Amino acid sequence: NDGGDAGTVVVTRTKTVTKRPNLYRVLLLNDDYTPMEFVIHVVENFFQKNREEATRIMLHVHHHGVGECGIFSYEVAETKVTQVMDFARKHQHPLQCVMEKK
Ligand code: NFA
Repeated sequence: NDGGDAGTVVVTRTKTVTKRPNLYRVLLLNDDYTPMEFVIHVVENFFQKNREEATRIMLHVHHHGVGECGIFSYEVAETKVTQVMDFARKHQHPLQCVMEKK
């Protein structure tokens, strides 16, 4: 060998490192005053559910006290919560929307 790289073979092994994103459930909480139709509207418009799915989610919250509207990254979940809470307040309904780490 002459001290150069003649005859040298470099083998690079690439191992993929995957990082699961931290996910958060966005939940609606039941109350005695928010109209069912308003909750369906919220689920349809902020969580992109069709009327049938939105109705199913609203009734789940109504009967069980809490229900999931979707699972998102921290930033998106926080935005959903803020949007729903602002919309409920604007319409003077006590509807509560929260996020929890999955
Ligand atoms: N419980 C409310 C009612 O009977 C409806 C509701 C459902 C409110 C889901 C909040 C969340 N009008």
